[in-house]
Amino acid sequence: MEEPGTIYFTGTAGAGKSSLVRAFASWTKSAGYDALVVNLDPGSEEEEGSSDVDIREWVRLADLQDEYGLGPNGAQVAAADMIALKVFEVKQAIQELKSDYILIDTPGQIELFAFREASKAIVEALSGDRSTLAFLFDPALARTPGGFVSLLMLSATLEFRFRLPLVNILSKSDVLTPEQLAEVSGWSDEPGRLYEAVSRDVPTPDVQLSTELFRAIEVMGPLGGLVPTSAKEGTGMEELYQSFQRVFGGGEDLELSHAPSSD
Ligand SMILES: Nc1nc2c(ncn2[C@@H]2O[C@H](COP(=O)(O)OP(=O)(O)OP(=O)(O)O)[C@@H](O)[C@H]2O)c(=O)[nH]1
Ligand SMILES: [Mg+2]
Repeated sequence: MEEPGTIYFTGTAGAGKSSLVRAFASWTKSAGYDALVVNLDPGSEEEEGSSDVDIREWVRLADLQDEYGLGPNGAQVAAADMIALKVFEVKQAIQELKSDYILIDTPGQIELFAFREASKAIVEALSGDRSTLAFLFDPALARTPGGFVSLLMLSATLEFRFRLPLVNILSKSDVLTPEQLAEVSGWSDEPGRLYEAVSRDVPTPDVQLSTELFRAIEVMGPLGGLVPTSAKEGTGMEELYQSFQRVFGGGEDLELSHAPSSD
């Protein structure tokens, strides 16, 4: 059996990770594949049973707060490290369930996921050859040029930290007007448009900074393929699937060969 594809859904707090994981899992299943949902967020408020493997079975934010008298932030930090101690249990549970795709919902606090060494250990332990990060651009930020650039930087940081391929996704695309959507897509397709928008948006004397920053963005390569999705409306799922397939090197697997035939 081919190694499963493992996808880590990451993004700023409230970007729509948990919703997208579930919407994508349901699309993937309807297309005839198996998909496992793994919750790695110890503070998740998703219903019990909405994931196939749930870190809350071993580490729970509320319990840590009670047991050790920690505040919400202290508990988050402690939890981030404790998850790493349970990674083999998580891995075993995933392997027992066997699946084509493993969709991992990561903690809401992105700085904990991005910057704790424990997260690196988790990602290393759970990733095989077919693994990728998925980074969600929340339209609340992505719709302004400054916010868009900040998200690009964060996305690049994750790629740099984890040394995995990365697919950029625009989440909650239903909240944007068609004009806004076209504008944001334009920024991801043509860096020149982004630069122009940034210069307009931030008319400060700090032109130097934005010029240098922009150069770095250009060097990072084409940003093309910010995939617009809406978990609410279930749109963009096939495009997302195709992006992952391209990353996994099975670019031609687009005919949904496992899909139940219509006759
Ligand atoms: N309009 C719209 N709202 C969405 C969509 N996806 C998520 N939301 C809303 O955005 C909020 C956050 O969604 P979550 O899926 O919990 O986001 P998250 O990134 O998992 O959040 P944390 O884990 O708390 O960081 C919720 O109120 C969702 O209902 C979408 O596609 N469209
Ligand atoms: Mg969540």
